[in-house]
Amino acid sequence: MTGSETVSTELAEGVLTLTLNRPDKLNSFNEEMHLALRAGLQRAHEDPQARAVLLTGAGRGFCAGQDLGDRDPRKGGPAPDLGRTLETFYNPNLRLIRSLEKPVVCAVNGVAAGAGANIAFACDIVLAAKSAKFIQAFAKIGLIPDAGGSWSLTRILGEPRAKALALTAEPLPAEKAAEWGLIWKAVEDESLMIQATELARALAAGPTLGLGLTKRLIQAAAVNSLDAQLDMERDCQRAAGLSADYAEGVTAFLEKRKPEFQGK
Ligand code: T3D
Repeated sequence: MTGSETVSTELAEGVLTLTLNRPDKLNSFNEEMHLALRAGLQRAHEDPQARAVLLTGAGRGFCAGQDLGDRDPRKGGPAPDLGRTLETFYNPNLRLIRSLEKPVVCAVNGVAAGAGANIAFACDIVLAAKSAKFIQAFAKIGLIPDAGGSWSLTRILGEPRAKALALTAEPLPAEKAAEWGLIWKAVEDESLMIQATELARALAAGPTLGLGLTKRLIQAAAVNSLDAQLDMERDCQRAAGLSADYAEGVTAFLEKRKPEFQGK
């Protein structure tokens, strides 16, 4: 296990596991944890041994968003420029998750509030413990949904549910989040890490280049016309068709054996 104390990092069987690690504060973000998560995500981009990412939290919570202790108005001084903190700390990590051409699995082990919920929604496949809940906590403190929340909630749920969650800050239980399509599955608490690790390992053993292109296409579909998307599918399929993993996939099928993908 390596990484900063605030995000532990482990690479095993092609899976880079990043564990938010400030359990006493429900893994809320301070500057150190932002930078440690960024370092982990940058490694995921650069390290060919890392073929999938598993993001989770230590202790009973996944992430409670911003550490409000670092925003205490009673300490005096000028009001913080939260536009700057989003630009400097939150947005780079969101962009690293979305632009990573490798699968990012999120195991939501407990409460996910504020930016913590929205970072989970930015991941590619989200499993949550049945006891977990998602809270757009921003409304309770006079803020707006950030970390991509105003975008992802609206796109996934549509305006009525996005607005209700964001305006009321009502906790959304994991099973309801799955029913609404915000996450992939809600699973028994005891089996969360087993299932999330199995899934991440299976993805890490997959045709990484093709999976990365698939992620790129699905994300682009939200803004593309059908025509633009058909052109993009043509270009991505051309690239996938030139990969060693495609040749291996077809050969393995014809030889009636399991493929051994190399991730290229
Ligand atoms: O500032 C910027 O840069 C802009 C970006 C903003 C992004 C955001 O995420 S804004 C939203 C910030 N987050 C919140 O408003 C959530 C605050 N937390 C809560 O509402 C509750 O803690 C939860 C609903 C998440 C969980 O409730 P519960 O009852 O299970 O736990 P708890 O007792 O409230 O919390 C346990 C401990 O964690 C507690 O510490 P203590 O008393 O045991 O020493 C609590 O203070 C601490 N904690 C929880 N959330 C935060 C936190 N400490 C600092 N910051 C937190 N966000």
